[in-house]
Amino acid sequence: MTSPSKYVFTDIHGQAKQLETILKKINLQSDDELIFLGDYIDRGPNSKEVIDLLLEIQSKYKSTFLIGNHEQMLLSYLEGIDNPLRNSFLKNGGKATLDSYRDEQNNLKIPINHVNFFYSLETTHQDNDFFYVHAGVPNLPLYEIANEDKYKNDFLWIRSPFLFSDFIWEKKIIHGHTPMKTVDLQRNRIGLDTGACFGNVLSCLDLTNNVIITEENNEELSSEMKHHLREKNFYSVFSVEIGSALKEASAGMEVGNIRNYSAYHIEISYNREQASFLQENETFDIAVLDKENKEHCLTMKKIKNNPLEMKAILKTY
Ligand SMILES: [Mn+2]
Repeated sequence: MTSPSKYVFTDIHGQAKQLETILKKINLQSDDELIFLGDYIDRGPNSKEVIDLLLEIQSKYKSTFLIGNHEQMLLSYLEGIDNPLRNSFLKNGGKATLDSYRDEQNNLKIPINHVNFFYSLETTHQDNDFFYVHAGVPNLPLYEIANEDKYKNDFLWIRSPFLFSDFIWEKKIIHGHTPMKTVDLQRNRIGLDTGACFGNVLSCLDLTNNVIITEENNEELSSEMKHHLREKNFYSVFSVEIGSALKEASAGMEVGNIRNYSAYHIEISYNREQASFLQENETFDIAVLDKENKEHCLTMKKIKNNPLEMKAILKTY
């Protein structure tokens, strides 16, 4: 028995054939898991067929379906609300979606299970290692934003501020929305949209076996990329080695663990890659998060590996 695989897909955009080809290639087992990051519809020719395939997957496998900006536009359109989203639906490939739902008499017929599917989509998802979202996230720690509706616009639409951000979130972000030539594996995020609806390939990330699967080929990640994918960005100060200096500096401050931050007001994390090379007095970045005042969130502050200096900085929060 092999262990179950976890597959991530995004931005299928009506390309049912590409999705079908990849699904055939990966030969799903009953305990495999699939995560879809939204934009199932629009632009490509077979949106309805894509949703049929996803519903079939949903009935057979452990699966998560996130909402993309195109599903959001479709829902606005269907609800008939006169807002900018509704108006942009048809301009952004929505006509192809509606056409895929027309019968021979040209009547628009969207099955109720499809409508329910669109309404059931989740906004974000996370597991132990990764945070999944359609477009991206703002420069704020995930524990503050994950379930906050006010960031939905960013989750579904964000581009450059996120794509060029050097913010290090608690988990790597896996996202779609902005097409790239190849899967975009960065230190803090993985962009999986490879522009299937623009004549390029659809990419599926097999997180269990570290393989990028397209309808054309399977490409195992290089060992460097695998390391990149798995490296943990954040460690609480108490869990790791750097820092006797930091530990000493924060003594009595009850620095918490980032995943378990119940009672306290300040949290310090740092990047392990930097920490393992750190010399005494060397400058490095830490994230200082003030939990009592959620608006006041400082990130990636320059700090010297020196207890006195650390203490002075920490005291100001
Ligand atoms: Mn999108």
